[in-house]
Amino acid sequence: MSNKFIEPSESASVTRESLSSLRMIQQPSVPVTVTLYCTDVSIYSTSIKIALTFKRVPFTAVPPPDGYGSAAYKAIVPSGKVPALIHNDFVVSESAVILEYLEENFSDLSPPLLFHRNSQKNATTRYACRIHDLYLEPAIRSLFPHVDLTKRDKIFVDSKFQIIFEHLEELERICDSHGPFFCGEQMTFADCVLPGTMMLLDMLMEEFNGHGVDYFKKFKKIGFIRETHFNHFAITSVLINTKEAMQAWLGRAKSRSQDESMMKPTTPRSSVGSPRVSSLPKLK
Ligand SMILES: N[C@@H](CCC(=O)N[C@@H](CS)C(=O)NCC(=O)O)C(=O)O
Repeated sequence: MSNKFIEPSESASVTRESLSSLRMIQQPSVPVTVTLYCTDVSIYSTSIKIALTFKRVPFTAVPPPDGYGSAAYKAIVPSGKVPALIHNDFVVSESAVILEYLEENFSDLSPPLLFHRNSQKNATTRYACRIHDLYLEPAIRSLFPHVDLTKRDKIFVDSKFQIIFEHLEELERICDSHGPFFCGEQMTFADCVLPGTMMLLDMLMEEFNGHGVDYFKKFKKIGFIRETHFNHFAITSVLINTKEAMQAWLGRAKSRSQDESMMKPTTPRSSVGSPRVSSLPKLK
């Protein structure tokens, strides 16, 4: 397996050292023209940060004023969602659109993230991103309310994990057998979009089942590709921030549920029911 475009970090995991390499990249020697509205726990923001870091585009990462969805933020980014990219006063929303915009505007310093001359690989890359955006991430997101032990519905959680594993099976089927990246020799959009979500999935599996996903047993090809990801400077340097923020969010969600369960009389499990989608917590 050739790691042509990988700049190995000192350790094969997400480390403090890799974070400092991100700080270096974020201190630009040319004027910054790119602003990324984002939050550290937003998986979609993570994918854009990976692409910007890979492309060595200097950018300023800022949280949305008053949080996403706020009137103040909607005055700048009408969709109210993160991530949003501002480039020379032009606002770009939706992570898939931002990735394509970056590809079209910032490909001079880095290899492209799409394989322009191989339409089958381009189609596989786009298909992997669609699986992620339409099915995998929403299924994972639906588990958030169940981190709270007082709201956990085991039947709901198990059914979602089944759906998640079906989508991982499809990703395993389509990814390149030789790697080192999802679609072969070259890093693509899929390698920007999947690492954050897979890390989050691992953390939730750990939370719900006491262990992460055993990729080498169930999804071997993805397991090898994840090793590439964990050795890639652009990916690890971003993931370390996301991981810290997610650990803090998980800790807060759990301690809230511990507080609530200490204050309330014990509720019989069967009467808890499945939380409605509208009760999804905002990951801020
Ligand atoms: N399809 C969007 C999804 C982004 C998204 O769901 N962002 C969440 C945070 S992770 C958000 O901004 N939610 C605010 C809202 O829905 O009002 C994308 O790919 O950028």
